[in-house]
Amino acid sequence: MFKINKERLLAHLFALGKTGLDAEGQRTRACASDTEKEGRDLVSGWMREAGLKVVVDRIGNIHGIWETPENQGQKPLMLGSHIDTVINAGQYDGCYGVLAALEIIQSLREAGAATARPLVVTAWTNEEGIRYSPDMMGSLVYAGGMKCDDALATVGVDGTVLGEELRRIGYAGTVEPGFLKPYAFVELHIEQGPIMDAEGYAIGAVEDLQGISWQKITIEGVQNHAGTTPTSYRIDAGVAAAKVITYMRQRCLLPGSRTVCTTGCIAFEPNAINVIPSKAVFTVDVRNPNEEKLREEEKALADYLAELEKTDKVKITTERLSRFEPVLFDEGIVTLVEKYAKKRGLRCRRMTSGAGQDAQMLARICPTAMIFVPSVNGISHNPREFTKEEDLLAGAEVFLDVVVEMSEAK
Ligand code: HGY
Ligand code: MN
Ligand code: MN
Repeated sequence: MFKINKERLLAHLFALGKTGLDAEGQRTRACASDTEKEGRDLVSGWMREAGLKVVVDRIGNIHGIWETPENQGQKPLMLGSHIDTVINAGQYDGCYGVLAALEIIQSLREAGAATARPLVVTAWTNEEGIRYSPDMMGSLVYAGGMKCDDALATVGVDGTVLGEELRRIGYAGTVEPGFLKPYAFVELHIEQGPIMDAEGYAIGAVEDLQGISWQKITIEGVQNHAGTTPTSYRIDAGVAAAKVITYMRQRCLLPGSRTVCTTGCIAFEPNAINVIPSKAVFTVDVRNPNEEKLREEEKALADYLAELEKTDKVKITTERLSRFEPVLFDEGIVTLVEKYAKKRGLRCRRMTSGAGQDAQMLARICPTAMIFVPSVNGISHNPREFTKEEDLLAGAEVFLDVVVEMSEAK
């Protein structure tokens, strides 16, 4: 019976959580930033300490590989998640999955286990997509969904170029993404939503993941005086943006709707208190587990924008930032998760991932599934993100059981 070193896993998790803190103590490790480099250096150092071969590929994915002379050449079981974060983030999102995977491989290696196939833990580049779009970029390139050179040429919201930033922080690898053909991929992750905590489930067997549509919308109006311009004369980009955001919220509140919509970024020009905005630039993140419905939402938004151009006399342009269809995970692995949760006496339910995940990209090239653990009060993408230690460890142990079976560890 294999075991993980619980103290080491928690120590790694909380140590990684201390990296990437800015002057205000906010945790932000944006892709290829100096703070993310801190995290990358720490995790790749731990991979080396664990005796893994560390390979960084051209898009900066960090792979910790454990293979033996007996299983060399077999398709590897790949595990992992991401260590980049959003702004002012929690310490569990992504990091927990990478470090639990590392802990499992390290413990199996230390126990002298023999596995039928190599084991790999990967920290995928740019899962969050807050600096460079699209999100889940490193795993998308790895799965062949985006050309590596196009990804490296991506210009960030701060005007930097991803490839140059990866070079600057020392993580521009030379190996072609996709160099390992996975036997399967399993990702352990916090739920980031309220369901498991509210309903008292310890394990989530994630069977699918909702579709995601990201757009940047630019609305141009006429800059004018805030005091002297009568309302009927105004061509107000700010009011038009507010109408779009409200319109999409109304659609999410329609009976039976499972759509969620978020405007996380917005900027006005010239952005002065007494000037009617000439321009509003904002993002719209729309998600739905059903592709048909997601397309309906995108069409409703496009139709509304066309209508607004007429009623508000503004000019509207849109830019596609990301678009991923819903994904079904591998039924065989999902049932394995349920089997081992039950064996350990843990309450388990099937889940849909509301968040985008690297697993949705790996599902394009191999059997893939995820394991969730509860997020207290469903808080995430927030420094108050929290998962109880017993839940962190229970999730890691079910993950260990699944890995032992899938790698035929003896
Ligand atoms: O946006 C997401 O769902 C993920 O956190 N990248
Ligand atoms: Mn994540
Ligand atoms: Mn996230």
